Amino acid sequence: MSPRLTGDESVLWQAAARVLDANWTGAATVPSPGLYPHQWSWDSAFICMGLARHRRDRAEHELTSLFRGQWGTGLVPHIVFNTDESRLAYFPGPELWRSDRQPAAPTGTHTSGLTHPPLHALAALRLHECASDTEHSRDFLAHLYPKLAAQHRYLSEARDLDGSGLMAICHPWESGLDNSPAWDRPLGALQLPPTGYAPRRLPRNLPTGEDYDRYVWLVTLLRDAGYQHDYLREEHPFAVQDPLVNATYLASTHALAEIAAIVNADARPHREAAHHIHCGLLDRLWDRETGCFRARDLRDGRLLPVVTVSSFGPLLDPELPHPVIRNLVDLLLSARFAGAAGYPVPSCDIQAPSFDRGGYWRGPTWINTNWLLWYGALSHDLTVIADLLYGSTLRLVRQSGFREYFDPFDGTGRGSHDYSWSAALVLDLLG
Ligand code: 9WN
Repeated sequence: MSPRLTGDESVLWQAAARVLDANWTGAATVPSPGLYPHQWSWDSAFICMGLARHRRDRAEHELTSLFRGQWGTGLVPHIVFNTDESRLAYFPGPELWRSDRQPAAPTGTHTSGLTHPPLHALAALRLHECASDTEHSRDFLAHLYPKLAAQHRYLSEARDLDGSGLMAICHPWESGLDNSPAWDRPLGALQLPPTGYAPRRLPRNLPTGEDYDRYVWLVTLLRDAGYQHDYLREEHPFAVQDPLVNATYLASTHALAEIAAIVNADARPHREAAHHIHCGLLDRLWDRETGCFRARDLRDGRLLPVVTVSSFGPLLDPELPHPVIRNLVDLLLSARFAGAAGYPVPSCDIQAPSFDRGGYWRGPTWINTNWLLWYGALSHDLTVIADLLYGSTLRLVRQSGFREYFDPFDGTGRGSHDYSWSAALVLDLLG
């Protein structure tokens, strides 16, 4: 804990550390007690940022444990399952994915067959920046670097479907923003066979069973096609380029270049890849007419209509042009986002018909997206935005605890309690 903290801050710091301690399984951190009993990929990256300030040894284990689930193709799965019997209440469990039947999947570890926003190189670099023993830290980076490089190679080879440099997601779960209204149109266009795919009674109340039918059906298509890259490229009915996912990909590609330099590997291919992604974001996802980034549906070639928190993701791009930054700042501070929300940043445009203040990724404020935008704002010296996000994020957890998500108007906590990334990112914010 930093000696600079005030009394009030150190109380918050201790409370956040207690959440991470309680959610530690011995090898990794569950996102929350009970509700999410396995290891999730982008959760682990955020958790690593917090553990870096609390228990460096555990931060290393967290990443190592996640990469245990990496496939031979380089894919880092979005869930690595805990096989402990008592933990299998979560749906969908290993039986849906059948990773054990995939030659590329690791043996002895059950995983999903989807991926998640690739924040891991950024997390690993941040861990290195916090290290006191730099020699040990460099050794750890050297150990992790080939795995990170394989992860990025997979994304450029299997997920760049149009040569733009951008990665496509093939399922809403891959965005991390599961039921974002951005996905309503592509999900609505799916021609589902008339069978119920999801169990009628899910152990959780969100999203609805109808969405779940679509989610589960998309997984069965991928699974039955053996998660093959050609199938994904040419036939899979859900293929979207999302600005936040691609911004995390870009930030991690820059981090990977820095890691390569630290471990004496060749950083040039990563720098070239970063430039390609930067161009892809501006060429493919920047909507000049409305002055914001939007996701693109690759199956009909059109930009998706709803503006969500994802639109601000490209603030993570260190080379974002100034006029674009100005547009994003105006939109962020407008009545559609922070201007009307007492506790920014809502996950969806408040004025969109699909906005729902309690609806998971359809309106509530989340700590991880706030953290990403705070981090991006700092890198552009946008101190007003960075201070706004820093202050409102700490206000949220002081008022309501380390909840999963929050009402953007009055800060009421929703979803699970003691949510790991909410605690971890507070540790990072408090430094
Ligand atoms: C599906 C674990 C994950 C987060 C996602 C969040 C939610 C899973 C679910 O929980 O997704 O992967 O069961 O709804 O949307 O961002 O990584 O915390």
